[in-house]
Amino acid sequence: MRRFLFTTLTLLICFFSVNAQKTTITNLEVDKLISPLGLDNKNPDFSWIIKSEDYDVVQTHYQIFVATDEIFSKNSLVWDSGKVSSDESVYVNYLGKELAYDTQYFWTVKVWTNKSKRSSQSKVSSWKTGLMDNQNWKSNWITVNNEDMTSPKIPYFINDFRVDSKIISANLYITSRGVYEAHINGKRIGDAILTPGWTSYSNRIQYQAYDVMEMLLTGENRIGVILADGWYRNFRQNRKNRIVDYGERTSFISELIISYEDGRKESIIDEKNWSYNFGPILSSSIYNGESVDMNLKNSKWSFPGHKNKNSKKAKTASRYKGFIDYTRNEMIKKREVLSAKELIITPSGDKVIDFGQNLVGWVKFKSALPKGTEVKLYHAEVLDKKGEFYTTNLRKAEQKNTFILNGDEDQIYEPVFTFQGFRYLKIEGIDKINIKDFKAVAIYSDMEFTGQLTTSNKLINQLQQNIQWGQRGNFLDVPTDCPQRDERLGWTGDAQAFFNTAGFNMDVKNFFDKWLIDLTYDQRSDGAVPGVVPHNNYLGPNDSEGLEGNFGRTGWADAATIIPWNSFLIYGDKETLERQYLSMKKWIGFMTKNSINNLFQKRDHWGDWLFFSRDDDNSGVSAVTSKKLIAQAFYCYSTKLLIKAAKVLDYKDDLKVYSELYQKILKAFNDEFVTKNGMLISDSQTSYVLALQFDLLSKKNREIAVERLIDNINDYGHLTTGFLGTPFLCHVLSDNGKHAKAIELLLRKEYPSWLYPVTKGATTIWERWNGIKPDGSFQYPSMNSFNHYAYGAIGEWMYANLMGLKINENYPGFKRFTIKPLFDKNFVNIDGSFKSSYGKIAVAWSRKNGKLQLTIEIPANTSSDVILNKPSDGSWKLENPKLISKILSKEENKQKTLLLLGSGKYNFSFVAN
Ligand code: RAM
Repeated sequence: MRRFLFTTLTLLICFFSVNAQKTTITNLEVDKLISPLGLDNKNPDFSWIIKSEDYDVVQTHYQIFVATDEIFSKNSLVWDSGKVSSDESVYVNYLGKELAYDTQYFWTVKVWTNKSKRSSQSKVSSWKTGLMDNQNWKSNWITVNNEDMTSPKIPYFINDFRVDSKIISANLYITSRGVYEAHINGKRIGDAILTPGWTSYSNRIQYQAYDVMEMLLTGENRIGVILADGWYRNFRQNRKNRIVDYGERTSFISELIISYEDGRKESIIDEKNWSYNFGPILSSSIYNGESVDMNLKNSKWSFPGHKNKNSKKAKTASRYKGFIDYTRNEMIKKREVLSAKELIITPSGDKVIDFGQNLVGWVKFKSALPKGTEVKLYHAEVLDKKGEFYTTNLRKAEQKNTFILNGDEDQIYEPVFTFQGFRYLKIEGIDKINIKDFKAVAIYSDMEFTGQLTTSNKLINQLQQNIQWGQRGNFLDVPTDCPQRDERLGWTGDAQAFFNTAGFNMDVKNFFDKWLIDLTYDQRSDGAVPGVVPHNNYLGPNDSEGLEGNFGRTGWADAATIIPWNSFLIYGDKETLERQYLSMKKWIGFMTKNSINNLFQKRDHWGDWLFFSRDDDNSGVSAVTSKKLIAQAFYCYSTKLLIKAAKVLDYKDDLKVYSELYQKILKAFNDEFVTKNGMLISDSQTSYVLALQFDLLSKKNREIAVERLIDNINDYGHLTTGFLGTPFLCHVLSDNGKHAKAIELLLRKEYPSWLYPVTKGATTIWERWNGIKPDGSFQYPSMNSFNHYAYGAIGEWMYANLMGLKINENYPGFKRFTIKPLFDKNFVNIDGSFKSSYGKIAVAWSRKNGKLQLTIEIPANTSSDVILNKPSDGSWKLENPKLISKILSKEENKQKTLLLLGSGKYNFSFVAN
């Protein structure tokens, strides 16, 4: 056992000595969004970041002002919080007057800190409320007429209106059953893609708000809406006999609300005026791609006054029975454009472009070829062993875009309502290919990147890149399993396994808040949570137990408890817990109801999905873990999370009830699955990992479990865990003093391991440990995605151990956190940062000439416990005495030094032996 991961003789410390610095208040957010539009929360939350180069800065007071004008005149003030004594600078609840609909609110905050008597004031920021209430949707839903209802062609709707008086604001509110793109007067509105995104469509659809004031003209105006199936209809059209769609026809609803200078406010569009035409998009499907005839393009279609031939009157669609909700999350946008790397002619003569990166989005291109030329673009993630374009793993998803060119050399050809998962593009219809004409556009939800980690090990850096690219490609409004084959669904198990890593990489707070609301809607009344959210009957309706097969499965349904709790830890927003609490409780209720003698009985589970298994397993080397054991382990874990949530929310009665339940189910776990001598009935890595991670064993059995886990890893010589065990494997090792084993697993390059795919040229995380076998062949063609983030869950361990950043459960949202880097000898340097709600936390260390340089950056209004292991044979010394005054507290024992640091940037240097 290598307990001390770095050895030092002396600690030299240097630091920047800075005089009291100016404090600035930045990054103003309302409900974690920058100046959001259409926010219907009646009590939104305000967050700000305090920036200062001074040390140990803590907010002592704040004062928030909210008004309807930018100068905060008395009459327009709707809230003055008063000077509040508090160190809270994130999720401060609005407690002012009732907010009106379709209104812009300005806000600013004054902050006092322990370092100065004078306050610092932020700049003014704003947000706009939306329709606030479903009653404010006065229009009807609009659709094509009956004869066009089943046409694959994409309709372009238009509506003309006049603006004659002077206006002071114009906001468009719009959503659809299907996906839409809206235009006004010849221009596209906003830049979001595949709006309104995907929710539990039968229950809830989000609408979007756009400020269109600058787009309007005095006199004649025209609004246009293009409407396609998206996820709503024909999403799974290749899988007949499955009830997968939400409705038979697509439709949209819109309100354009104009406020005039004279005080009038009106919804301006006459819904009887809608008409439509078909345009260049002949068909569009998320899985199959788009077919476009650019000769049918009418660039004037949304210009006012332009006469469209053969236009038809639109029809009123049926009322929507669900709830039209406001948008809480960042919409999908174009995020990166990648150039082509290489043109490949495959052995069978296909022309294939390699973009060098497996990504999600589409290819845009230009071409000087004549009008009428048909160009077909096919998308694939990999080439096969022979170097041929490989699409078998896409199953029935065609991923094909077809364009009939219009001969216009400036024309950029790109699809609108589809996306593909690909690295390689096969082109048909162009003989001479200039790769400069082709660009790959990566699209994903517009979340901010928050985490960054680089090391001296190139393969680990590539792994980190792969994890982040996997997240990009699978975070398109919904956290999907994969983005390419005919699946692309919000698998709950994958999402919970990856959540913590996702939360380090990007600000996924709103993305998951939105998804959790859909989880709640899709949760069955008996508490069972589906395998995919939004639920769309992907799996057959019934399993052997007469329960819907897709519901209530261990490790998947537990997303209901795991994600809200982990979101609370990363972001510190109690409201997420409050909102999800009932859903959490219902899921525990389902397990309790389906228990006999406190053992969760449901039989159908996916278990430790895609664990290490051998083909011809005569000697039984496959690492099977009893699904019943896993089910009981998660039952305990989820119940514990519910108890923690009840504690935070101060639900005393529940705390008592569930603590009692917990004791019973924990005992049942031990009685049923732990043998007299401490072995688990499945002697597998995942068994021990779950039992240890969820803290299910007695102290004595813990020790036995750790040893058995190590033995097991040694026996195999590698990891054997699947989707449920993998996220915790290295954590369990590290938390039990087995860092060296964790590092050994991390750095292993042979199959199965995290780096094996990297050595095979992977640029994303694979679904299987052996997506491409050592001989270059593929196994299981029907389920072999090369962009499946679940195993990427190792990312969180890398942040927590290589960078050393750990959450402190008692101070959620990184108000106070722990820094405990590994200083592992296999690395020469590590550079990591994470942008928390309070600001950027950075940890970097490097090893040079026997010395370790460590830099730590702690944002204002937070503090950090820094734990530095010591060699057993000597203590280190703080050489720069000035630093002592910056250390809030210090404790030392034989093994470690514990420092509590306030905000600031600290440079340490240690002499390593
Ligand atoms: C597969 C999905 C997903 C997994 C389920 C059980 O089809 O791709 O990753 O969660 O099965």
